[in-house]
Amino acid sequence: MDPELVQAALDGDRRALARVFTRIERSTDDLRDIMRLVHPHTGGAYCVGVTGPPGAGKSTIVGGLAREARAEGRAVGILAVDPTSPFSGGAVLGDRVRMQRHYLDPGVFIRSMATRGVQGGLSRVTGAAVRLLDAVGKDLVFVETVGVGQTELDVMQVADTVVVAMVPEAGDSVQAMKAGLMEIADVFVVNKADRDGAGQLASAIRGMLSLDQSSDDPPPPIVLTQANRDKGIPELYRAIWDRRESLDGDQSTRRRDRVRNEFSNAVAERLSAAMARLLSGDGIVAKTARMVESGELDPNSAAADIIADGTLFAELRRALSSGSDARPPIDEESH
Ligand SMILES: Nc1nc2c(ncn2[C@@H]2O[C@H](COP(=O)(O)OP(=O)(O)OP(=O)(O)O)[C@@H](O)[C@H]2O)c(=O)[nH]1
Ligand SMILES: [Mg+2]
Repeated sequence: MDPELVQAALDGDRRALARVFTRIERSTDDLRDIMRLVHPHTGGAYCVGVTGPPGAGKSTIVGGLAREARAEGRAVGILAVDPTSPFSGGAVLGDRVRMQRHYLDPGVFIRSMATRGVQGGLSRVTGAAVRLLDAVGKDLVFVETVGVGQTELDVMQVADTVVVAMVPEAGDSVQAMKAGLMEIADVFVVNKADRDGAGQLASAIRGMLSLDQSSDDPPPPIVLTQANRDKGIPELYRAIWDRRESLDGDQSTRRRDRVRNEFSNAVAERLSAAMARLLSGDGIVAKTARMVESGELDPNSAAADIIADGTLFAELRRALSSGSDARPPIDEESH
């Protein structure tokens, strides 16, 4: 890992930033080291997730919202996260076309990420990518992800506000509702409002929302758009900022839950990697595992015993200090 490269990115060098992205995608060790340097510079950005069925107009919507933000002089980052695509790097071809008007604007940084290009979990890397864009001074970071499965729901957890885009073609939208998108939406968009059935879809969403009595918060607004003609985009942009203001306290609860989760997942992953090393080693834990395998010991009492007598912790400590986190922090000074 190269601290000068990270510094260059923090100082506004876009090519350095692109290279830092590649590092956080390719290596979990680099991700950790880079985040250590980046963290002190974070805290200013508002992260807006945009999800919905394939072809709903998400990229067109994000492109339009980016234009609104640029008109206000806000710096913008766009992450296109596609769990189904093998492409990582710049932006995928379709998005390049739809976001053309932003490509030459130094105030906009666009990056696409795909499961296959990424080590260590798409949602974790997305979280790091958002913080990186925050640290380089982006005011608004959009995360676009196509929504049909669990990965997209996980990816959306990085967002402060989630926009769910639906289109009048009923099949996809019903699918999206089933997939859990209703629950995570802070703002609904009914895009392609030029098509038949847009009003009905909005009523159907309103109907579903009115069934949910579990919250005292105002229900998510529903905005009709024709994103390819920029219609409704200014209204959507307003709704997104209003949401931030009206949910200020709630937002910080969400952020707190999110970072607490991230922390606890990070600890659990390291422990489980160390445990895997122990099992394939030749210490007492490995011997105990073999006795469990042969039926000599019962798994539960064997686990309780190696915890109670301290064996597990002694071996874990050794395994953790020889693992990939064993390197000393690269730059303690920056904290
Ligand atoms: N008729 C109509 N077409 C639209 C509208 N908004 C976007 N489109 C078109 O719909 C197509 C898909 O738009 P995208 O923005 O690529 O949709 P997406 O949700 O990002 O697609 P994926 O990322 O592939 O899931 C494009 O051809 C757009 O021009 C709209 O309001 N009305
Ligand atoms: Mg798209």
